[in-house]
Amino acid sequence: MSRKIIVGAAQLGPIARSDSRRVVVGRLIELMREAKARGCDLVVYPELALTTFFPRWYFEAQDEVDTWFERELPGPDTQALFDEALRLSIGFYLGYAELTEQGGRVRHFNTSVLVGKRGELIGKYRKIHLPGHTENEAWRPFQHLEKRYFERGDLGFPAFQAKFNEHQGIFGMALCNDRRWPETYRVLGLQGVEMALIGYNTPLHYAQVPEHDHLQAFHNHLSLQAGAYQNGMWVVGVAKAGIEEGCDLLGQSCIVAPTGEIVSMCSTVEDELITESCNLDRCREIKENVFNFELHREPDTYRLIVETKGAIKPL
Ligand code: CDT
Repeated sequence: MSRKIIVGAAQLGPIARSDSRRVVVGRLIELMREAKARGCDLVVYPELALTTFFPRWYFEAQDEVDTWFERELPGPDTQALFDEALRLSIGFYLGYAELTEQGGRVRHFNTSVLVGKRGELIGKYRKIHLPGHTENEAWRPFQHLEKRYFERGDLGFPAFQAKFNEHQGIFGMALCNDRRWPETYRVLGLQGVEMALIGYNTPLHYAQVPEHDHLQAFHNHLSLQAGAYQNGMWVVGVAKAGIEEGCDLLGQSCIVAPTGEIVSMCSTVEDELITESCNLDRCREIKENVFNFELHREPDTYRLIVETKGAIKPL
């Protein structure tokens, strides 16, 4: 049996602070058209794909912060993307900053949506692992204020059954820093997810531990490949890349097979589309063998070890 879905990873090059949503949406549409021409059923964009990575700046006024957020999706500036996806009959994953009101309270999330080929919202995810810091730290060459501007996501890591062609599959989403955490993939894997979609914005410079700067590309692929293999799922990791407002962002967007192998990777730090025909049935090579959870996982034992604080003997 073969359940193939052709996926496009639509890496973006830098977005300038002054670029309007309309300009960016034009770039997204161009990549979407290329994806369709290359046979894609689904196209995956990066995290915060509509603007520059604004958490690199400290803004005093909340009004100014809020200008980076979408109050509705689709909205006046993003409707064209949804219209084009419907016209082309192609699904997409998009990361964006979400401003919403719940119970009279304004809330801010780092969010992604999965949209079906008929324009329907299949699912939403709100980023759980928010990296960086809360206060302005002037010693840094640039800020990483995700902890200030966003609340922790409140939707968990949901799994969605979806059909982007004649085949049905189970899809999950995550955003950037989530991809470094094994829990992200395991929570998705335990729900049977067959393909995880993950957008990212990763500076090459890590201010607290600059001696790790040269490891950014390695750690990116290490995390994506381990997550894919240990949970028997396809993983699509998509960057916003290149030198954005003086900040060097990692590229190397890639598509990883359930075996952990990278089967396609971007070779530029610009707008670039890579595509792959992903057979969701290949997940079974792993899920029914080395990582057959039902047969080999030992959750009761893990629980016992955590409860008894393991085998470490007190001094
Ligand atoms: N966007 C995002 O989550 N970036 C982080 C940078 C960590 S450094 C504060 C990442 O994990 O790639």
